[in-house]
Amino acid sequence: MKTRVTDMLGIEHPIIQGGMAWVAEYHLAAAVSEAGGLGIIGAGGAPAEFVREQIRKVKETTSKPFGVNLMLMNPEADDIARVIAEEGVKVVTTGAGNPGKYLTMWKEAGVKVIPVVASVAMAKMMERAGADAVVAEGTESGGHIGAATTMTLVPQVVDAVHIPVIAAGGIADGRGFAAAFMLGAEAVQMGTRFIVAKESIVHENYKKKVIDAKDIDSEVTGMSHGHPVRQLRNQMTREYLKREKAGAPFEELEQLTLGALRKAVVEGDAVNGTLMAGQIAGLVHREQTCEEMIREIMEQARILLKE
Ligand code: TUI
Repeated sequence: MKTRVTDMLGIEHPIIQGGMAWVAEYHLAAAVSEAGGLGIIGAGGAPAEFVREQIRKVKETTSKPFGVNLMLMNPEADDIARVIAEEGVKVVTTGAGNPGKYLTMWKEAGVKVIPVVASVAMAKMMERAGADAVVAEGTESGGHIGAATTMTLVPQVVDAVHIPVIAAGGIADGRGFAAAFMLGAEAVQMGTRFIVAKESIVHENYKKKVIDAKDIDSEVTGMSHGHPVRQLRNQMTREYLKREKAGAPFEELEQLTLGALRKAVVEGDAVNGTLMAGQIAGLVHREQTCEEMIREIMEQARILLKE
């Protein structure tokens, strides 16, 4: 399926992998790219030199295009932005902030820039700043989220900008893909389904939680201090929400989540760890290779879209 996004990125299928912190390392990114999508290395909160190593490893594993996601709250964001330009990365997606100050450097280095946005205003600002496309990410997504739903955000962003729009949030199969295209998207970004990919290094306990999750099993923590994060309900979210409701200060709540994503992804602590996942986890039923996932989604979407 050809769109402006597949042409721009040189990929076969308009499916981009989410830049999930800890989850999106080089094995997953290479597998998504090998399957014809765009694999992404998620910098998350990692140091710049770790990101450089990941970039080099993905290049050794696949010759297909891949990208890097820069999470803008990373204390080493400036250094990572430079590593991206230095290592000849072709595509960057960004999250959790405004990447404006890096755009000139990236454009000069020939990097395609695709900010993740959660509002029309941010999408227009990014287009004016020279972004090549935007990911319009709805509140159904896992991790750090905005307020608008995918269903409402995507068509409004499509109407507001001329650059291609990639839909994210709540998409995990061919129906979600086709629906996003009906709203005007020219590609989708998926995270939650790829957590349970065979090539994903995520701990089995975390994968099982995603596979067992039902429609209403996610919670949003941190709403009161302006950092809403969607994750699967567990002891940690119960404790967090209890304290948040009681008016606990940001520092105390932050202490509770410090290192909790690593604990879930690496150690498999599904009780006290942060199990970031989107609302569509309820639709994710089994571990499959990235190739199987992408083939299945594209087959279903082609029928629905009569392509
Ligand atoms: O970035 C994400 N999702 C993420 S980042 C992340 S790492 C993390 N870990 C613990 C706590 C917090 C974060 C986990 N998930 N998605 C992209 C996204 N960007 N969603 C929303 C936004 C966003 C929000 C506000 C983008 C721009 C923005 O505007 C900021 C500004 O400066 O105007």
